[in-house]
Amino acid sequence: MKIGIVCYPTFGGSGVVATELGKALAAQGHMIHFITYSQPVRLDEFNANIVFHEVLVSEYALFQYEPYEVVLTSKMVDVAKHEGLDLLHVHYAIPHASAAFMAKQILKEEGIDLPVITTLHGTDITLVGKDPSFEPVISFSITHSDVVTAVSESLKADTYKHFRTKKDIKVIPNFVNLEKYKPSENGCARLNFASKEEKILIHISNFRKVKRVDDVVKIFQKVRTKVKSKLILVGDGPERYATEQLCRQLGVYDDVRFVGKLKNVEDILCAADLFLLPSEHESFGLAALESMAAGTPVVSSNTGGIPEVNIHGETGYLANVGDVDAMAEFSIRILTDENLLQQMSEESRKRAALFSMENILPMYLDVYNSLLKK
Ligand code: GMT
Repeated sequence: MKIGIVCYPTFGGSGVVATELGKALAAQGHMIHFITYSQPVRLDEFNANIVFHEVLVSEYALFQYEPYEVVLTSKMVDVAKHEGLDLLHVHYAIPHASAAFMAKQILKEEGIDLPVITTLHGTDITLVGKDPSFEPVISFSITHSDVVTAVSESLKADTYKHFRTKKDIKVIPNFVNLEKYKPSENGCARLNFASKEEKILIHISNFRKVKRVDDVVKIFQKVRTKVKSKLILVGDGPERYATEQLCRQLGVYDDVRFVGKLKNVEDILCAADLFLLPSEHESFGLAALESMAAGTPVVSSNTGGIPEVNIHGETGYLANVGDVDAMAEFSIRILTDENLLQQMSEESRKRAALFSMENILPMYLDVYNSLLKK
């Protein structure tokens, strides 16, 4: 198949899922065309079955805002026509789903039928998308996509709650590469960051308000009163500075390492003992899944799709959003009981295996094949 994939090229979960999906499809012999404004971060090596098409918006004095969606639409049309795409798979509704609708209409005029699959990822529905300034366009684009998928049952329910659409939504969860994310024998030598007696807690995100990184620091402050430990914060974003300040205020800064945006988080996850994900909203929690695949249990909030991934009492624990006391208590429980830690680590790996690339990829292929048969 010749498949067009439209996504955000950044470190965000939707871009990661789209890129890993494209790479996995390319490995099976499909020809993949990524259409986005810069090279996706996880697309960093030559692959004969992958082409990257850059959406380049030029500046013009008249524009206060550059019309990205118009240029993206034109690029979709161009790639579909000249590369002979069989279908277009857009990740994240805004503005990809509406641009795809427009591209489809333009192509129809030229006698080309381009099936469009829209995958909803999270904040496009639960945060940004439900804003009244986006809602009519998103409702329309969801209804008029050929197939819509969502990454969790919770996100599917949220879509029906916030948008005026009766479109059937198929749930296809996030997936993980079990070869890449796996437990390591020596805990990656604890990264030369923590001693053998110390535990390592980790959090990975884009440091947006929705991630509640301040709660991560508050939980850590409580944990370290009972457990010798260090905290690794991976990623960067708007809350980074406030988080650094909070670490200093709470007197934990010296035991926290900000490592910034990392391309290969698997190199660091294998050293961690516990992953913290106290998000306000989370449609799935790809970072938690990757951590579980590396054998690291998760203490998280019980919001959105997280309970579909992290199982309370098995792969970690869940608590209400903002309940840092409970999350700290659960963390201490896991980190002070080697048997429990070991057991939860094994359960985490086992559960992550349900979301392996091998299990999830055929779900997308089924969707593609059903569209091509029509
Ligand atoms: O987590 C983010 O803020 C990034 C965001 C994105 O769209 O790039 O991630 C969303 O999509 C991921 C992949 O499907 C999900 O695993 C994340 O849970 C989801 N984030 C939120 O719902 C906040």
